[in-house]
Amino acid sequence: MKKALISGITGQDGSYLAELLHGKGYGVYGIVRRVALEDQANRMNRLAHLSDKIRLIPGCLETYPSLYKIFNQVQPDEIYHLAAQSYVSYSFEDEFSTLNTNINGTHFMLSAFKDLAPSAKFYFAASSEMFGKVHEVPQNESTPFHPRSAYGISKVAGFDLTRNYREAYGLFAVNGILYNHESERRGFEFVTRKISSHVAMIKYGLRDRLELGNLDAKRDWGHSKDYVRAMWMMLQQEKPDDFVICSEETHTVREFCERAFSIAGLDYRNYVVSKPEFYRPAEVDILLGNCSKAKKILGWRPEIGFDMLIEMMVKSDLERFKSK
Ligand code: F7E
Repeated sequence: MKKALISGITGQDGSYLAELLHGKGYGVYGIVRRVALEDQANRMNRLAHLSDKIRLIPGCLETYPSLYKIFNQVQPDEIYHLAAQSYVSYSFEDEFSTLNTNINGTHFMLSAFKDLAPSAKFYFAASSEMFGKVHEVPQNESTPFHPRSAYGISKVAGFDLTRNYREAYGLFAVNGILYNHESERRGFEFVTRKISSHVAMIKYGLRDRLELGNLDAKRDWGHSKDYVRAMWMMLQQEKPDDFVICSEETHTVREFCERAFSIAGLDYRNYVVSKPEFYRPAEVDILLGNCSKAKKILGWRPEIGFDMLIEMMVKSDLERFKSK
């Protein structure tokens, strides 16, 4: 039985990836902070349905010895490094912890991989935020990076570390440059879930408006379930390589609002207000990817488009808030 080790398993992508790999017959191991293990009801709700099918190991990405023990114990065949401080807005409030956690965490993971499981395959969750102030539209694997936040900078560092471990030590280490991907399991701080949850709360009279920041920002949005499949496909290749994964469509936050509210029979213009406090000091104005390389080499294609994504998220939140 192949063994997969996932950091960030309690998050949106981690939970979908754990499901996918378990379904493929892998032994799935997740690195989880001890505080999360002690607060399962709140911090592990995305994994509740998988709890007897996967193994969770307490560990901390901020120290090498903790990872050393875990790699020694698990001896993984595939490593998916998803853990990060992933909320871009927060990275402006605390640049230092974002850089420390994201860069050191990736470095320690790579180092443990090199020292203890060098014949395994390693996936790093890079991000379209690396393109930041974009040099071209659409972006592909050759587009230069120009990050606009500590989060984006930390992902560029992780990308370079991963590529360097591949080139310097001959390891199978790849970067997935994933564009925004959402789902019914998305955290409430991200704009799509903030919108879908507010649509439901407004519909049931629990809220009367939704305060957002920049409604004109454009993003290339897909569904997390499609994107974790791409992660796995990257590790099934003969040769390690980096891939852009995206929907090849871009939409404004305003369009997302318009469609989400209309599913509940509401007009977003009556409820959405734009507030300066939700603007970022430096915004990424437009992201639009070109994933022809992934289509050609991996044979990957997204199955859930923009409209279906919004419908799934809004319907799920309408159900969730019905009885509140
Ligand atoms: O913002 C605008 C905001 O926080 C999307 C992460 O997974 O994808 C995600 O990063 C856009 C931005 O995601 C609000 O200014 C307006 O332009 O949902 P978000 P993100 O920053 O694009 C990338 C690929 C990652 O790697 C990240 O980890 O929406 N926006 N008003 C708002 N955003 C938020 N959160 N809240 C608002 O009220």
